This record gives sequence, structure tokens and C-alpha cells, in this order.
Amino acid sequence: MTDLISPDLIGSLNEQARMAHEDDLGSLGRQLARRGIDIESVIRRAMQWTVAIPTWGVGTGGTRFARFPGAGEPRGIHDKLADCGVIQQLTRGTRTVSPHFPWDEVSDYNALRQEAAQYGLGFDAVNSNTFQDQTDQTHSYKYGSLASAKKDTRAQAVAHNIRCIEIGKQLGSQSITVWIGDGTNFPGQQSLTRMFENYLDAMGDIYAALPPDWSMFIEHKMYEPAFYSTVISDWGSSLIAAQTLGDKAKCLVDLGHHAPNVNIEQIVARLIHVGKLAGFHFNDSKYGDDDLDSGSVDPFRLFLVFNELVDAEARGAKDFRPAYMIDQSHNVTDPIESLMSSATEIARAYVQASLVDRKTLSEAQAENDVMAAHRLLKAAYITDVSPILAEARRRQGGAHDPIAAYRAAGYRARVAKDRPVVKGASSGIV
Ligand code: PSV
Ligand code: MN
Repeated sequence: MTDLISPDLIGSLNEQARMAHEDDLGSLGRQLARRGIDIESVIRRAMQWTVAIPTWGVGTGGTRFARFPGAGEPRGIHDKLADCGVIQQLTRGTRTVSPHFPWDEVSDYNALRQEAAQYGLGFDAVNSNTFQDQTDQTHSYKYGSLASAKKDTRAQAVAHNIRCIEIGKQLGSQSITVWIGDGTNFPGQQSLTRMFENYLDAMGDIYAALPPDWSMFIEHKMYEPAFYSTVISDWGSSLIAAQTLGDKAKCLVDLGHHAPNVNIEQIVARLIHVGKLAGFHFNDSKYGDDDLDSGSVDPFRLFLVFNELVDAEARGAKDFRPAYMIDQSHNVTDPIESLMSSATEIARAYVQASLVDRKTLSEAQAENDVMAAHRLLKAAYITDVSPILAEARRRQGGAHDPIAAYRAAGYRARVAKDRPVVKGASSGIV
């Protein structure tokens, strides 16, 4: 194993925080015991929690107006893996990465798998990209890819997705996430019906190439890059596609891909009900697909999503094996810091949701005791579980305070010496 941050440094910082930590943990343990909760079982849950880091997330993001690169930007997949390794070493709750192709193309995927393993990382879902044109491709995706009016364009997009599956097999991945930017900007530009039918046909070809133990995650998004209509715009279209394709196809929920104020936790509940919840792309938003840091704007919504997930887990909901990934754009922060903070906030929501007294909640619901039911949820949400999260990290060799340890280690300045400065104006989501 390659240590990117000195374990001695992590150890000495953890030691400095030890007495205060033990005091806080003891106090929380006594509080939870009074509520009938054994803190040790919650710490164990926190220790087994993991969320995948998107390889594209460790680079500085931007908008279509501008991108302001930071120092020591990753030069390619090898640097990205190292940055993800830092996140895992310090947080111990991000054991996999989710790669994107062709952004992360290499010549030897077995070697890449071993390289990741050196950092304690495995590979989660592979992501295909038919929303951009690559320099060597024959047919443009300007007017669509899997839903294109042109048969050859659709075939090219299908071939790319099948190639992603082939790469994923070598990396040890077991799922492919398909998000397309296909849609229209003008009423009348295309037939809304035919585009969806073209999409289903093309997805059927990709589905047929899935190995037996693989899943296909269908990611919907309301708008952008198309602004009048989007082929897979919502969970309804996604669910129709997943049901048409078969058991291996499920619906992935990116938290940013809904209209403002949409009740995402209810969508999650519906997808769980039909056994079609693939998993998540976590982020936060205020206006649209803002790709803000998870839990930074609306941590209560994140908690309510996890409330549905923990409830489904507790009652053993059928076909419930969601994959958890982050998908954010870090435009004004150091991406490693944002991802560590987000990983912590997502784990926090999971742990808080694990504190809901579900038996008393369902009794209150049965009696229509509205205020009691609401207060039960809130009691879990307002519990400061920070000492549990810190304890889970500490027991696994992670940092008491990942961002403080990262800053103390001077990782960014160190890698900036080898990674050339990216100069000049540029734009782009990632
Ligand atoms: C699209 O906005 C998306 O959420 C999809 O997951 C893409 O793969 C990712 O962002 C990166 O552009
Ligand atoms: Mn996404």
C-alpha cells in the first residue's frame, strides 16, 4: 500500500484531538443509551459505509462561462487516482472510484486496477460519454447519440458503451451508468416519440452486452445541454426505460437533476417500491443542476433521502442494493477538500437516519400523531453524530479531521511541483 499522507502525521494530529474526542464520544454514547441506542452498533455502521468518488470530481470544475484551475491539478487518471487515494486514506469512507470514458482512457486496464489497489481503491460504475465529440470519431453527437435520428450515430454510441463495459470488466466494475445529453432545443426539431424509441432500441443493444452479474444504471436529467426537451428527463422516462430493458436496468438518481422543490425522497421511495433504485449521484443544488457540495445547501433533504434508504434496508426491501457515488463540480474550492467534506456529510446523513426510532415512528403514523412523528425524525436529524464519524475514521487509520490533516500535510503544494500550472481561460463542466 502506498501512503500518500504520512501515517505519523495523521497519528500525531489524532493524538492531539484524543482527549476532547473521547469526552464528546462518551457524552454522545450516554445520550444515545438513554434513547435505547447502542453507540457501538452505530459506530460499526459508520465504519462499513462507503461512497464512490468520481474521477472527474478531483479536477477543478467550471461553468460554461469560465473555469479557474487551481494549483496542482491532476494531469490524467494516474494523478486522479492518487488524489482519490488521499481522500480514502484520510476519510476511510470512499473505497471506490467511478471512472468516465474516454476521459480516463489508458492502454493497460489491469495495470490501472493494480495502481488503484495500491491506494486501497476499487472501481465502481463505469460512466460512458456520448455527450461530447472526441477528435477521432466519425459521427458527431451534436444532434444526439443513442437517440439520434441517424442510425450510424446511434451505432457508434452503442459501440462506445459496449467498449466501456469491456473496460469495466477489466477494472472489476459491475455496472455502467448511462447518461445522455440527447434532446432538442426547438419544438418540432425531432419527434419526441421517435427519439425515445431510438433510445430504447440502442439501449437494448447495450443491455444485451451486459455480463450476467452486471447492472445498467439509467441516469435521468431534466434539462441541459438540451433546453426544450430531454429524452430521459425524469424518473418516469427512466423507469419506463428500465422496465422495458429488463431486470439488470435500474434508475439512478442524481440529486441535482430535478426541478427545484421536487420531493426527491418520494421519488426514491417509489423506485424502492418497484425494486428499481440503482443508486445515487450525490450533490446539492439551489436552482438547478448546480453540482454544489453534498449537504452544503440542504442537509435536511439529504437526511430525508437517507431516511427512505435506511427504512428500506431495515425492512429488507426487495432488490435493494443501491450504489452510492458523488457527482459534483468544484469550482471555487480545492476538490480534495470538497470531496472529503461531502463524503463526511453523506456519511452523516446515513448515520443520522440510522438513529430514527422506526418502531415509535410507525406507531405515531398509525395514530395520525403528526407532531410526534415529525419530532421523531427531527430528533435523529439534530443529533450531532460528529464524534461517531470521527471514531469510525480513527479506528480505521483515518484522520480525526481530514481537512485539517490534508492541509497540515501540504499535499497540494507537494504535487503542484510535478503537475504543471494550467494557464489561460477555459470553460467546461469538468
Ligand atoms: C450530467 O450532468 C452528469 O450528472 C452525468 O452523471 C455525467 O456523467 C456527469 O454529470 C459528468 O458530466
Ligand atoms: Mn450525475
